Amino acid sequence: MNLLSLVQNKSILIQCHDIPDADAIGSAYALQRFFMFHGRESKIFYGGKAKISKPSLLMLINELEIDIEYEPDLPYEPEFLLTVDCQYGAGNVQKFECRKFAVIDHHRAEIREDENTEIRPALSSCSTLVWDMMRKEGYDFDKDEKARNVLYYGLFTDTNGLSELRHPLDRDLADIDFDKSLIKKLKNAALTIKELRIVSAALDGSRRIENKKINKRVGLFRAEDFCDPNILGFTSDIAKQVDVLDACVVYCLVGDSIKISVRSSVREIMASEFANFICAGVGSGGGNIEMAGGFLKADEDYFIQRVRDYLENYDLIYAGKTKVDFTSMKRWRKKSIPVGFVKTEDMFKEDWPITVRTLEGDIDLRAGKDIYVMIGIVGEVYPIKREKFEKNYDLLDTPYNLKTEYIPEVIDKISGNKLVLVDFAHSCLPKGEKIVRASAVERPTKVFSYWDSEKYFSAVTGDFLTANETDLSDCYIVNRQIFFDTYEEIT
Ligand SMILES: [Mn+2]
Repeated sequence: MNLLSLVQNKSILIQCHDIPDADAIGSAYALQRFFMFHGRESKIFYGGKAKISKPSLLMLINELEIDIEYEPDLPYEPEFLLTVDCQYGAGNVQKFECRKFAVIDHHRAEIREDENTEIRPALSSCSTLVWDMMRKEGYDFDKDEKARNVLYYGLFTDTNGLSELRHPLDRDLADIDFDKSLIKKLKNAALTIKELRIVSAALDGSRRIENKKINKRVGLFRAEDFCDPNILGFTSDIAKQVDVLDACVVYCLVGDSIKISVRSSVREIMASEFANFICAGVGSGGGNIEMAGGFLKADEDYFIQRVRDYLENYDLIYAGKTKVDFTSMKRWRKKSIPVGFVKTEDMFKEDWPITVRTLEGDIDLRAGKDIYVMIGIVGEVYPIKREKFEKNYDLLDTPYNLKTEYIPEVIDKISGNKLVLVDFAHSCLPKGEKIVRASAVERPTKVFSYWDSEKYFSAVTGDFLTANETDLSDCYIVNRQIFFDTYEEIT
């Protein structure tokens, strides 16, 4: 969708979903300011059964002087309707007949996508999407504190206080300047006595799903329908601390969908992966190792079955400890494919603190002549010591190219400036021959490698359990597609 082209519409009605949250209100308001900047008036409204009553939202509307109206009986048929944080005609938003509509949303697409829709489920908040779209149209956020505050707060509330950020763009938005005293004030008006009762009711009715074989227990807590994501997060933060639970999922129904908040207290369950598994194929989920969130379009039975499946259907391998018969697996040779690398000294001064932002998360480093950054064949990024690099790779003269959905950036931790990693990249080729033993796993498998005892590699059925032939206890998981791109069978 071309955001600027929406300005062509003579009248713009921006509609939030029913019972709007901070993300919907923030997205709508920032868009209104964008349209205003381009000389177009717009109006923000919502329908549904109830008016906004949450104290922090009323405070937000009041402090930023946001003009938003409750109009369940719109007296006219709109020329042009833009739904934000929801999709026209979906279950959580009142449908109004209109001549033309557009959609900006970050939930799973429920309608046909075309040039009038911008739907990106990988993002944690609609605010992130709006921020990215406005930024790409050259909108100067430095000059608009209100837009910054409102989008930051939208992201903040949709990610349980930034703890469930899923995408690098979410982390970019989380880094912007905002009014700290305003956000603090809003944060501390988040809970009413009534909502405290929602928390206690949710904690009251738990059920436990257990797998005795791997000795893991997950608690399930259902909060009342359309529960605020912050309340979900707050509830799961408490439930996580229960001694007999290894992880917990607090959830609520949102129309025909389910919102979840996941916490883990053991290394064998990564909250982000757990959330991702639950939502796979019917929504999107993610976060970090201990805290995650997600949204799925499914009923409660399906959701509970997914939790059960997650717990019951995986194998666990501890490198060097678990007995695996690698010698009976096929042998594979690593293909000679050029990859990219960056010398951090080309980008920053010695010992300069930097953050490399990747799809998989942030990597904090200190730049210097001994630290290189590798860019793998699908754009995956990881640091490497110069010594190890020189031992394992040969330099190439060919220029380096990378085309992926997200291009990794490097953030100067002192100034906040961002550089594009691939702008500094060169090509290289792995030296020598690497032979592995590998076979596709038949069940989801988690592998704790030699190199990281906190985080496991996670495989879905079909991914490859792989071990270096020179040291078969050095095993790890390779994604099925990447495996076939990278290895060839030795026959
Ligand atoms: Mn949202």
